[in-house]
Amino acid sequence: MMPGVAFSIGVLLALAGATATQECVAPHKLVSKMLQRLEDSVITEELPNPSVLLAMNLAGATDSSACKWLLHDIKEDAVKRAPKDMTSGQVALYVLALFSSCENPRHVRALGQTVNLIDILQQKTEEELASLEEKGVPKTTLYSVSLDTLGLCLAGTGSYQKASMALAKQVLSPKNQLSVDTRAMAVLALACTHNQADPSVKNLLWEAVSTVTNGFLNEQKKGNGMIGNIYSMGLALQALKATSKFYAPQNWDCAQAFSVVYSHDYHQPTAIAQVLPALVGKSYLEAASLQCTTSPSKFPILQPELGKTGVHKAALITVHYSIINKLQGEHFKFTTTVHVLTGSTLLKVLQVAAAEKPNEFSFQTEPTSWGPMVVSIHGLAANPNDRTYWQFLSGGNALQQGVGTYKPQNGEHIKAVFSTY
Ligand code: B12
Repeated sequence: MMPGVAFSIGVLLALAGATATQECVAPHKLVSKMLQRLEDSVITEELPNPSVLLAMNLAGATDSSACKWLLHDIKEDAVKRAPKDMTSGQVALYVLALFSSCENPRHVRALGQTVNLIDILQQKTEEELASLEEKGVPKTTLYSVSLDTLGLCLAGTGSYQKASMALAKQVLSPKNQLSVDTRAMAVLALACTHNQADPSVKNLLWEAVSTVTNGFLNEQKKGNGMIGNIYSMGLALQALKATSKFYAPQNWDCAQAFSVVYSHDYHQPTAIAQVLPALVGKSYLEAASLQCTTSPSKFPILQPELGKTGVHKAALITVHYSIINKLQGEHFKFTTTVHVLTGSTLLKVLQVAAAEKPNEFSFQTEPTSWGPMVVSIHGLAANPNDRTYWQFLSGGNALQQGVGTYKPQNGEHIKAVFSTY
């Protein structure tokens, strides 16, 4: 997609002497490593990833060639796909990414065409809200509705106040068991709206934000710093960083939460992109108020990481794999045992099972911002209209990673269960 990018000596000089002593801002070295991985992903990933552009801009790397290339691809993709083929949440992420590049999402120009992403976002948000009102669930997810609301709020237009009230009610409803990720994204959106809302709705928004953030602080205390899982930490940290007035007089022990993040070596671009803003003391709320100057970044992007030198042990492991549908149409359950090399991903297990028994274990994936998502197994396809998906479990617990990154252990039994969300 782009040639290798090296940062100038000037950048390195700009960094000289800089230290990361400020509490709850990550060490420069870690930020640089993450930026390097994001930059590499611009070259290697199949799809342009707006979360990556947003994170690089929030971390001040706007002037890098990777950002420029990514911005170029994102504009082209927006013009091609936004009107018809994107979900509301995808449009919202593109809006945030464009704002963070100091571009106007109302006039996105590429390939000789112009689109108004704010209009498209407004229209798609209305569809989400109509579904929420009629069916009690949005067209996609409350996570996406939160992104939509944040995008419209930062643009200062459209139905973000109405969307925020609906979101706040969902967040406060005891029947909803919303994930940490969804609550964190909702809090960012609601905090944005709270700053601009009519006095009549401020109380509801305040209550929702303070309930969620106080809940996060309690969860952090109980979990020794962990809020949700390691992949929800990025958004939870962003939410807590942006909302201190809502949980006062409680204080946030940010050092404890940061230490959990430091203990994990994030590799997936989207995972890094969600955590990096918090590590540089920023959140998605700041996407539309960046300076986008061409001054050098505080964080030099390091030289490309050396390829993994680890030697593959030729040892095989055994993995049991079941596919189960007790939800729709003709129910089925098939189990097989496969042998793969130590360190193989779950995707490899699925591929071996499908190669050995295609009539039972054939499957399909789609590329997404988190890697390959399994969308169909044994001819049974997930469908956003009836909110079905293939869920992966081990020992009764849902996996915290997808097939592209999860590495099963010897003897492990993985189940793919057709489920609803
Ligand atoms: C909503 C959601 C889902 C929904 C998506 C449905 C829908 N129509 O929107 C459902 C319930 C289907 C889902 C499923 C899974 N999810 Co999910 N999901 C999310 C969530 C909360 C928001 C994603 C989103 O809407 N982004 C905004 C839109 C605009 O961006 P997008 O790129 O278009 O989003 C698409 C992808 O994110 C994709 N997707 C969602 N989850 C996952 C997970 C994986 C591994 C992949 C490859 C793709 C994928 O579906 C989205 C809609 O099409 C994120 C939280 C987060 N922090 O990002 C977790 C998250 C991405 N999911 C996660 C996981 C682990 C899963 C599962 C593997 C769980 C399981 N044990 O089965 C499965 C995927 C299994 C498979 N079939 O391959 C993890 C991924 C962590 C990681 N390091 O890989 C996250 C970060 C949650 C967490 N904190 O643990 N998920």
